Amino acid sequence: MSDLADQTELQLVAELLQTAPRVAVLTGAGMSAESGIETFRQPQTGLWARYDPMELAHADALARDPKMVTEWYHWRFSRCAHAKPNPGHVALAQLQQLKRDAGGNVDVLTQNIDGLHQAGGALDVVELHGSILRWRCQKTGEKRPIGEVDFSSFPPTSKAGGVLRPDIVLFGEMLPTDAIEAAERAVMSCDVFLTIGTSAVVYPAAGYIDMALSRGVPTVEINPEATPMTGSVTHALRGPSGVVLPELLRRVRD
Ligand code: BV8
Repeated sequence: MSDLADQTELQLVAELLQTAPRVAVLTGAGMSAESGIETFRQPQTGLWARYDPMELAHADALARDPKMVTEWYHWRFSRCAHAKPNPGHVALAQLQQLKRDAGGNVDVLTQNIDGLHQAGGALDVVELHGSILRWRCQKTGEKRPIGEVDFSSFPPTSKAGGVLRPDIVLFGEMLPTDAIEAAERAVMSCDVFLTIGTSAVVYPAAGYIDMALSRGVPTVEINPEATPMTGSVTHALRGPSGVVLPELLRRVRD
């Protein structure tokens, strides 16, 4: 945060966070970028720069070629298995604790499947797109932690003989009903809405930004780049979440 405008915006947002009892936060892949996990749309290095997302992260692809898709997700897991929560994850979890101690809350609604919010201390995280740390049997629906899956061959199979797939939401699949209900409750009851590290192009998740905007609550975007929502939000903090969130927390605590 170098120039005055940013300092002023930062201070305004910190004051909002100080007084608002309930905060709803939508996070995307940018939240985990400083943990070393590639985002989806980073040109050249982004996951999708090298793969066609609709070729791999799509329900039709899994039905057509479960071997390829489960191998890709196992590779995706290998790239986040050793990732650690970054200062942005930790600051958000500490803000949540601060709010809870004062009788309020921070509802974390994440599109990420890496489990880093929980690893950073956040509670009751709403995993809108599921988790790569859980895999489920396509035959029985039984779920198990990834550590209990045998990846000696692909696609991995369960004892019931069904294909084991990551417990995530692929394109063309509905989000879990309980996640949708929790997210709607959070956005409809929040006093401030933050959108952090998301390009805001994937629905229905990006629709929660629209929902907050339609309620007229103050909305804040934290992202080094502009997004389709930048022109609509109340405050746009241009910077990496691993830097901006700890700075906001410091000011909230002051
Ligand atoms: C559904 C799990 C219906 C898998 C994911 C046209 C219009 C609207 C919708 C659609 C449409 N055509 C098709 C659709 C539907 C589709 C969709 O939205 N498509 C988009 C591409 C147009 N949606 C769906 O299919 C959804 N389901 O609609 O179902 C239905 C109805 C009946 C019956 C059946 C079905 C399901 C969507 C979920 C798909 N699964 N992930 C996996 O992870 O592989 S989505 C995937 O994209 C990830 O979850 C990811 O999180 C998400 C969004 O991407 P971002 O998180 O925003 O990441 P991105 O790289 O894009 O951006 C990173 C941002 O971070 C950037 O802005 C960058 O500047 C910033 N950044 C970088 N560094 C930092 C940073 N920010 C902060 N700090 C930093 N350091």
